[in-house]
Amino acid sequence: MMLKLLHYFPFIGLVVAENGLQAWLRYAPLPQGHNARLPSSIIALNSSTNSPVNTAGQELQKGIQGIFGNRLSISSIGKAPSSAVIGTVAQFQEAFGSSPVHNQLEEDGFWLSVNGSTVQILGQNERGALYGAFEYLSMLAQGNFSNVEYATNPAAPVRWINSWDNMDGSITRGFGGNSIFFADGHVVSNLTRAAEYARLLSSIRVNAVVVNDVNANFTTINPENIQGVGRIADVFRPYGVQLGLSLDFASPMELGNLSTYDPLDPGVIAFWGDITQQIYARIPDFAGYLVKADSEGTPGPLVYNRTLADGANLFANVIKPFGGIVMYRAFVYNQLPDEGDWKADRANAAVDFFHPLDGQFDDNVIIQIKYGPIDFQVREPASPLFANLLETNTAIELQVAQEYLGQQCHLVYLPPLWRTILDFDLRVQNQSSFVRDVITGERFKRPLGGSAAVVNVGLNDTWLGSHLAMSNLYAYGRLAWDWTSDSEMILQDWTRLTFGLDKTVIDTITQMSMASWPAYENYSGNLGEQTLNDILYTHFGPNPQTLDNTVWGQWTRADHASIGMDRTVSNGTGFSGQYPPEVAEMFEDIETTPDNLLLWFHHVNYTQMLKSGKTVIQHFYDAHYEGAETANNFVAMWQSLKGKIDDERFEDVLFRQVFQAGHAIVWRDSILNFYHNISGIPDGAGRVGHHPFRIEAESMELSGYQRYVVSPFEAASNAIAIVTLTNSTTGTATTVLNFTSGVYDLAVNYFDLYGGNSSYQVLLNQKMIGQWVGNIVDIGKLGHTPSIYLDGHSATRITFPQVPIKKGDTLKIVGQANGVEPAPLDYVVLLPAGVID
Ligand code: GCW
Repeated sequence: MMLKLLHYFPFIGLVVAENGLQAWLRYAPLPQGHNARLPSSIIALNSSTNSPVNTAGQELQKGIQGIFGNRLSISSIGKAPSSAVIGTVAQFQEAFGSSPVHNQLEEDGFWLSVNGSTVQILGQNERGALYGAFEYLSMLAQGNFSNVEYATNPAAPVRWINSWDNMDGSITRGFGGNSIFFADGHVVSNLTRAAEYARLLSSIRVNAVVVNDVNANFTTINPENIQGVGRIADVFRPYGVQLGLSLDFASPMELGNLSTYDPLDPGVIAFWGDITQQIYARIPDFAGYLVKADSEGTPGPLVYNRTLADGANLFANVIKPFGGIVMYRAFVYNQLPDEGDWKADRANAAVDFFHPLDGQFDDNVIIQIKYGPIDFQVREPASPLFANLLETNTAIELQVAQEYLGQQCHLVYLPPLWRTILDFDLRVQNQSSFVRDVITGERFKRPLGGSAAVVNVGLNDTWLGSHLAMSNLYAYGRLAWDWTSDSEMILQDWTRLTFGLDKTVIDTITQMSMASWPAYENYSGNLGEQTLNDILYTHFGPNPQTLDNTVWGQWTRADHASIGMDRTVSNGTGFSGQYPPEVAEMFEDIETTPDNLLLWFHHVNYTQMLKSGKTVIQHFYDAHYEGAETANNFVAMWQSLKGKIDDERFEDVLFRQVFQAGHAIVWRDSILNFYHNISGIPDGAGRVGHHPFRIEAESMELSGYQRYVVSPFEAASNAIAIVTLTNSTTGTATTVLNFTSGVYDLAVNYFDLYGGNSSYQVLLNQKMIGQWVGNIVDIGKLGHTPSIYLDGHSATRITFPQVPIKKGDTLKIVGQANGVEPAPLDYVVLLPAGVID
């Protein structure tokens, strides 16, 4: 399915400001000098307004006009040698007597034939035809004018998106603004963005969106909101995108006034039958239900001692007559009170709960399984549940929302991470059993399967809050169609469509993106010890202590000498035994466990030697320095694209890369301070705890400022920051610089809290050389979950490049508090060329 780009031509840049709303469907004019042969008209074989084939005709017209400036006419009949004909195979046969398609097309599949100016795009259904039109446009927009003739079919029928949008308009783990669907308990009246979203999704062949959060609110299915979500389905329909809903298991009580929500109770069954009927009356092509039950406090069948299969089949039965399906989440686990219990392990939960029920789920139920056994961490092994449901449909749950992965404020291109799971061979019954073949239904010959991605688009013009994060959404769709697609080639298609054909732009974004997940892993959490975010608060910045001694079971079991979860059968939680024998054996043995999952499966001393020849602790030290350095290099890489990308998007991305560079150092230092402190083992390279270019704010001469002990200690350099004496006063911190005269990048680390916009000035010998306001979280410039404390989430760096300094100069920082923010400062650093610290 991957198409080679055969025709490149010099890029003569016309760089017009863009806000990102068009994402990869910009249809930007191609540079002069191409040799495109275009159809002279469009024949769309269905002209009824809401049909995807009609949409396809319009889209072709719009796209070709945008890219080439020609406006083609659209008709629904006729046959011209140099036209683009689009329709289903059946429509084509009806119109022209026979069809050129001899390949087997499956549901949503299409056949594309481009022969110079004669183009035929035929879908198995109308949705497939629309996919084909987008594919042809994608070729044209990338300057690919090859003749092609091929059929393509989806890897699996379920290619869904889960939106965690709440009825009040907020989005759970939303970092790109409020919901495009809901506000104040209702569906919004203006659904323009919802329609634009459906357009983007159909271009990447996503076929359904569950619009509300899995922590569902029963009001979503009250009569008014059923009409409301019906309007969403109406704007989705022309794009072939179906609507699905998450359900609150207790709705029979909350909405239906019943005294129970027992899944076997006749009244409860009747309630759900009635709701389902109401939904299908308004939305005849309704896709199905998504259910999070008995999970993190949500109600479910276990409350009534019924099985999870009883819960799933309740919905499966009532929705079956309408052709709908039930996505039942495997994210079911109990809180674990006692970390001291060496055998306790949240990772065991999914298999413990679901394996005994294999074969008991109805055929229209799909068990939706998060990629790893815990929760969207930077590195996890494939969930063993994929190897434990041989008679049950399964789907993988991915997260485009970067909840634990930098919240769209750090560049992290996710497909390489996803591929570690999808390309993992579980060796069920000692046979090749790649996760990707399990979820498509191929491996165990299941009728249904596929994937769902949690996507948190919001009202922000960039959709996800970040232009570069959109490659993850694009790639999700491409992979869900074909899990063997190459991550880098997908990225390059996206880059050409999003930023144009300049080779430097493509190469640079490729390099940055492909290096981004390894870098994030390096500076967040290594060797399978999870991301080390603050899991009790924002899930954004570092706070390794929060993983242990909590009921959430994301333990690392770090103590003074050792770290890691012993998940062996012989001595630990037994988790490794949930895999089929060949894989279980590999993870059971420390010698055959790959380094990158060592601490997931084994509890070892910090001095344990890795296969790489380093100790665990030295690996931590080196990896964190390496990761932070890579993230810092992204800034210069991005800057090299100035003038090659429109200023609006260039500046927006630059701002984020600068933030990431600073925050990567916060991550590096927090994690390393923590493990250095707990283990007492020095860094062999002498870096940790040694920062010769820094001046701690607390060691400066303070007036109107006081010392403040930061918690967690590792979030501040030297554990201490300074804050103004009151929340409305000014403070100054002064020092005489004892550095060799020269030119330095002058950076200041401060804390940007939610609820205040302190202002700062930097003066050199009384002359102001820089100023800023600590407002990036308050004005939503970065969409991550904010913090009201001085911690690893709020720790931020600002850099003033190329400042000439003379030995003996006086440096003064003036901070004016505002709101809850007492102008907090951590340190100043004067960086000679090439030094990152
Ligand atoms: O990762 C956790 C999130 C919750 C989420 C839950 C889930 C919607 O922190 O916000 O709830 O997973 O996937 O159900």
